[in-house]
Amino acid sequence: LELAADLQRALIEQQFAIEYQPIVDLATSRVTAVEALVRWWRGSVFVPPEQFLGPAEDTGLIVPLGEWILREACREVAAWRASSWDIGLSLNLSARQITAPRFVETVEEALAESGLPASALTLEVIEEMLVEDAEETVKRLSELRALGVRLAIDDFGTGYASLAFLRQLPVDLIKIDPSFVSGLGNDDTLTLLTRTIVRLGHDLGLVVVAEGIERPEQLELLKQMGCTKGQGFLVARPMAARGVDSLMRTSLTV
Ligand code: G
Ligand code: G
Ligand code: MN
Ligand code: NA
Repeated sequence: LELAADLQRALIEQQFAIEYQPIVDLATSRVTAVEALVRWWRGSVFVPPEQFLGPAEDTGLIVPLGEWILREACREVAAWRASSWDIGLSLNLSARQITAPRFVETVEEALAESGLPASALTLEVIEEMLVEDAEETVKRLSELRALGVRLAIDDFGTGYASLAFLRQLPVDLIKIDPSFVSGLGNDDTLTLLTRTIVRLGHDLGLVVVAEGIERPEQLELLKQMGCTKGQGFLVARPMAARGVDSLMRTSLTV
C-alpha cells in the first residue's frame, strides 16, 4: 500500500525514465529497433521493474504509467527517425493496459501526436495475457494490428500455450526467451529447442528475435541458425536516450 502511494507520487513527480535496448539484424549487425524499458529512480534508489510492475498492475497505476511510456517512447523514437535513422520501437504491455478503456485510441493518438508510423511500432505481449479477458485482449490487439502496428510474443516458449497463442492472435514476431538462448553451445537440448523455434517461426512467416545474448558462441550459433534478429548484453545493454543518440553515429560490432 505504501508502495502504491509512492508509485502515484512518482508518476506525478516524473520519477520514471525510459531506457532503450537495441535490437540488431543478425545478418547485417544494424540496429533495427529499440525496446523501451521503464526505470524508476526513487530518490537515489533504483527500484527494479519486477518490484513495482506487479503493484502498478494491481492498483491500476500501470494504465497512466503505460500511457506515459507509450507517448514518451513514440516521441523519442520519432525524433531519431527524423534524423534519418530508420528504427522501430518495441514496447512491453501489461494485460490491464490492453483492456483499459480507450487503449486502442490511446495508441492511435500517440502515433498521430509523434508522427511515428504504425508500422514502426511493435507491441510485445506474453501468453499469460490470454488467460483473463482473452476475447477483449485479442479483439483490441487485432484492431491495432489492422492499423499497421506489429505484434510480438515476448518470452516465447515459456508459457503454457505458445502454439495456441499463435492461432488466436495474428502476430508478426516471436522473441525467444533467454532461458533457451542461455544454453546455446553448452546444452544440447536447449540448442535443439532454439533451432526448432527459429525454424517454426520462419515456417510461419514470422520475424524471430533471440533475447538474452551474452556470449559470442551464442551469437555465432544464432547466425548459423538463420535467426533474424538479436538482443542482449553482448550486443548492447539498455541505455538512456542520449546513449541511443550517440549510437546513431556509430555501429555495433556483432
Ligand atoms: O529490462 P528489465 O529487466 O528492466 O525488465 C524487467 C521486466 O519488466 C521485463 O519482464 C519487462 O518486460 C518488464 N518491463 C520493462 N519495461 C516495461 C514497460 O514499460 N511496461 C511493462 N508492462 N513491462 C515492462
Ligand atoms: O521480459 P522482457 O523480455 O521484456 O525483459 C527484458 C529484460 O531483459 C530487461 O530488463 C533487460 O534489461 C533484460 N536483458 C536484456 N538483455 C539481457 C541479457 O543479455 N541478459 C540478461 N540477463 N538480461 C537481459
Ligand atoms: Mn520484452
Ligand atoms: Na522476453
